[in-house]
Amino acid sequence: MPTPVKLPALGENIDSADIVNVLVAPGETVAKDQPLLEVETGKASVEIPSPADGTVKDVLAKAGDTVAVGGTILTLEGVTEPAATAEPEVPPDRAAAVVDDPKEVEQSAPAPPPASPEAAAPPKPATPARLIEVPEPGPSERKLVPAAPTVRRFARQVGVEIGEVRGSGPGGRISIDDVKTHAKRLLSAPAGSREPRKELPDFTAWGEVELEPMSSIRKLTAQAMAYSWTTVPQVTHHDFADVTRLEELRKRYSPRVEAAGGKLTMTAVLVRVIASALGVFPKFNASVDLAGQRIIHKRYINVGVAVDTEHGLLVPVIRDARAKSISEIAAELTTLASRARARKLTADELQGATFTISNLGGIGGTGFDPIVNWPEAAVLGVSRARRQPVWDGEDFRPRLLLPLSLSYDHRLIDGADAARFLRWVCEALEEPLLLSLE
Ligand code: CAO
Repeated sequence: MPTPVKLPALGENIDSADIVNVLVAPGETVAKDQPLLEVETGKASVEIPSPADGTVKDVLAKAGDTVAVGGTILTLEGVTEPAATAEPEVPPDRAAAVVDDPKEVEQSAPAPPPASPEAAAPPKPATPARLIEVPEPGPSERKLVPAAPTVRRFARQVGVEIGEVRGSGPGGRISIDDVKTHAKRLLSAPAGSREPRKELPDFTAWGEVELEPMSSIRKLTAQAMAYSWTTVPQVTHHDFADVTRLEELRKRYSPRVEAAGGKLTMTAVLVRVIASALGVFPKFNASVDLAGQRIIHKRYINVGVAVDTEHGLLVPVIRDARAKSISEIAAELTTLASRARARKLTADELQGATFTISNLGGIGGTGFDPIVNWPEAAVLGVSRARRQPVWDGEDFRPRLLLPLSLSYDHRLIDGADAARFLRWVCEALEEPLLLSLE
């Protein structure tokens, strides 16, 4: 009487699996634990081992089928072990399912009925052995891909999505060498320029299109932004600074600063205030070195300022900003911004920032979340100051409020640090005397 081999429970909330590969054929002798099939669930790729020694009689499942947990996948003949009548257990070295709740697995993988003295013993806890984490496959890995389980396992180990590898074998079969070649190509490509996971649609299907090559600034910006976005877990904290009084002072002292060769704008004031804040909160002037498991504190304060040019975004750097007066910073910023727009900045003038300010207030907007300029720890976004009614305890008064948004590297900086940092900046803008007390 052939023994049915059933699809075992594969983890929490998994009630079926797709058959990717059938690894045995009728008439084949198999040993206990030998892989019979490779299946995929929404979470991972799993090999189903044979529950006993025997000979394959019928294979009921074929590649592409979806089989319910508990459904018969094949039958074995010549089985002596009673355990084979139950669902095979997925051993730790083959299980690839990511299981979060051990209790769930115990419930979903009941022990076989006791039929021998050993089996009558309390069921051994199968769950800890299944807690093996592997990266979840991306959508492309879920399609049928011609690759042996060993090749798939190797791809998972090196973090390559098997569905993205081009196979050089017959019928596009993927070898370990193909996976290595793919991995090398990914590593040698600059961050942000890696192949997109999804292909763009053919936009001409809906109308005329025009192709424009990316400029070098656009390419660098794309790479830097993609790298930061995918590397830095970032959060943005928002606040308002009441700059009513500061604006009056700015207007009053503008002619004096203009005589010194600069333009006294909000950005110039902010560079000076931020430089002081970085002195008070040194974490915001640091960088995370994950490889070395350490934090790098910089003993210099250089503030980068995002400048909008017709060629794209450039970020020249005001060095040692804490040691400079607002007039000096205003003059330097005026020169750097015009050099940026004329594409005359040197590489040196674009390097070494420890923090960046991006002021879009001259253009408009109520708020935005800037992206941290890696490897810096934080960036300040500035939007357009607006006069708004503010309750002063007795009445609503018209006040000029400047919206500020601080994005920060959450690996290094906590939310409370960010709230304190930005409050300090707001108070310094509201009460400039604070700067001289610092
Ligand atoms: N709220 C209200 N008004 C503001 C303001 C703000 N936050 N920021 C600037 N302004 C005003 C200025 O006071 C000035 O007004 P006046 O001419 O009446 O004095 C006007 O807007 C233009 O300012 P500016 O741009 O000449 O000077 P700035 O020092 O404030 O800004 C710079 C300099 C280089 C930051 C700016 O020109 C710029 O390029 N901003 C864009 C930055 C950017 O693209 N960021 C996005 C990066 S991510 O893609």
